[in-house]
Amino acid sequence: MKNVLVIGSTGQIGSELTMKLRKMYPEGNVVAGYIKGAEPKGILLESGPSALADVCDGEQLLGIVKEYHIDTIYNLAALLSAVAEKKPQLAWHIQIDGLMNILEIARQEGCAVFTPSSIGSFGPETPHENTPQDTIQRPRSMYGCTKVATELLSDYYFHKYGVDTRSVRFPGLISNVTLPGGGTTDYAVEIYYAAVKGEEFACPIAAGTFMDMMYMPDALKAAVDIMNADPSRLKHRNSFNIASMSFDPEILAAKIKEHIPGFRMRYEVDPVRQAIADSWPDKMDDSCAREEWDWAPSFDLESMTVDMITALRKKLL
Ligand code: AKB
Repeated sequence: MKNVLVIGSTGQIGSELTMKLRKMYPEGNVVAGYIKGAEPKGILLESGPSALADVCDGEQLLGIVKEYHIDTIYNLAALLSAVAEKKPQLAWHIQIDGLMNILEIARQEGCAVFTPSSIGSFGPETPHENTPQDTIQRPRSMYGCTKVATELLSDYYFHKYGVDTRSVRFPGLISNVTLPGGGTTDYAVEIYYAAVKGEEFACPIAAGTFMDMMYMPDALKAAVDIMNADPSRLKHRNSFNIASMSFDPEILAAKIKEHIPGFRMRYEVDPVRQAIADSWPDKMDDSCAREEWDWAPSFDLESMTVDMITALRKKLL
């Protein structure tokens, strides 16, 4: 039994992770943390407790951890890669000053902490094909800098203080519930919305640009499974490569056309997003996650596409 605080519960991952955790544990044990302007609504609000939980306010977080006897924190507060390039100081403040607040509380109160890393933690010198678990990490984006620092700080708190920190490097995440905001991989979500609405899609990423992608149900499974994994098997902690599919915009558009033959796409490449995408892996090697905690994804491009189109037709039409 866990008492969980999800920080960033109304975001792309948080909105679905909170609901998944509330199905696993008594609903009252999973607190939906949010910031002003991004309050929970509907089922997320009604199905369990929620609390103002700004990562930049350590006292506020400590109050929630004490009040709800929290033992596990999912820290999902972040500015995604393209937005972080526009607001680098804010990205650092949220992602690193915020993380320090959480790690200190976790040290004092004995909480386990999950803070995701990303394919964004890699850079142009990283091997792009079958990117190894342990390799060169010299990202050129502010998002990437914060993700490398997140991995290092999380490992530091584990080795120095025994805080149970664990994490995965998420690929681009594709979901039909909450839209992502300001990421480099967002195109792979937006393309489905355009296709289902019958609109032409202007793709900001060039043909031939391969990136790891993952369907949200697999990402949620990873976030839960890594926190429930047997610690004696973990040789790594922060963070594990996890992978399920890799494609470029041409392959994705062709797959969508198999299901929506009239779908059309043109290119309007965004130089900021393209530069970031070019520096990221084409495809990660996730064998350590498979060996150390039995990671295995369930969805491939075909099954994800069928599920996305079915869900979006219900939602949008
Ligand atoms: C982004 O594109 O910034 C994120 C990520 C891959 O971490 N989706």
